[in-house]
Amino acid sequence: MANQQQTIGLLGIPLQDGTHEKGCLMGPDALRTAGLIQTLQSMGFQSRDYGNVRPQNADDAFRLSGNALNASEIAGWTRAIQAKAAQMLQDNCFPLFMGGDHALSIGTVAALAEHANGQDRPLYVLWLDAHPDFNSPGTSESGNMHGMSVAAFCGLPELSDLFEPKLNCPVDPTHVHMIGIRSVDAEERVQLKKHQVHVNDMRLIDEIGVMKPLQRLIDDVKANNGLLHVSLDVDFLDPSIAPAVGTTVPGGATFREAHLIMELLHESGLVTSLDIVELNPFLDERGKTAELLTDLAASLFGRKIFDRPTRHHRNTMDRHH
Ligand code: 6HN
Ligand code: MN
Ligand code: MN
Ligand code: MN
Repeated sequence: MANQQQTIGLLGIPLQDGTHEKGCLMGPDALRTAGLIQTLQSMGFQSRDYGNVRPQNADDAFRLSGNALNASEIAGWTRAIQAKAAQMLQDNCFPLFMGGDHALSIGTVAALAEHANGQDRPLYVLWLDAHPDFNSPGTSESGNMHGMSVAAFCGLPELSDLFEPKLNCPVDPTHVHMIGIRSVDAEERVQLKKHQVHVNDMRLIDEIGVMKPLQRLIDDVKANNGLLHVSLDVDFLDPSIAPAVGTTVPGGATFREAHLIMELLHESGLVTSLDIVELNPFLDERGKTAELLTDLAASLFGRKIFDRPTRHHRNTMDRHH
């Protein structure tokens, strides 16, 4: 987790080629307008805005076999995103990526995994989303590549041509923990099981809340000295509090469930990077989704409602239960 000594680097990624719903290209500017940078500064962080990344030119001849829309554009974006992310990591920033649709995580996570590997540490991913985004061109019903990000950075061969040069450090699918899941395609379900992704669906959250699934991830990361990337898709949240997304699904995380996850992640001290994705300001209601995302980021970086007993004290109390 960034402490106040580490500069937070912000990169806008105005990508919307991964979805059929237009408007995500305005996401980074809506987050800036909502005051994300000023909020982090007011909490004592140094920040550096890297501006918005532009894609590399698409190669018209590039194709993936199967159902994959705008594959050449996504390949061009992925290369540009990987290069910018690598530069931010080189600068020793805490990278905060502002999307843009979820296909951007193909590039951010590939760069983060390579960086982790350079430190001989594994990368873990917390995927906060209504969807697992584990399709490939062979399984996708829509062809939208924002539904394929996890499969791509986990190195599924059907998507490997997106990477040039080839993907060095695929993420181990068993290091991907998903929370919020409530819309899974038929073939996607088969693949998730086959690759042993940790899927915590909304049914489980209804039954036991967010703390236990999150603690399992935290224990896993700690036990293996991992780095932890958080990828927050707006549709993780219930549409009533976060309408600004093209793929709303009823029954999402509540305001407090989402904040609690961020607060616990902050206390874990483990988070080393963040994506905020799928914000479509064209669908927002007077900026309320952009403002909620700003507040969730503030919780992740340590904003508290009120002071709490020290961690040691609380763990001691926990043991009595
Ligand atoms: N997202 N599973 C659906 C599809 O088209 O593959 C939805 C994907 C949503 C993507 O939420 O980032
Ligand atoms: Mn997603
Ligand atoms: Mn989603
Ligand atoms: Mn595991």
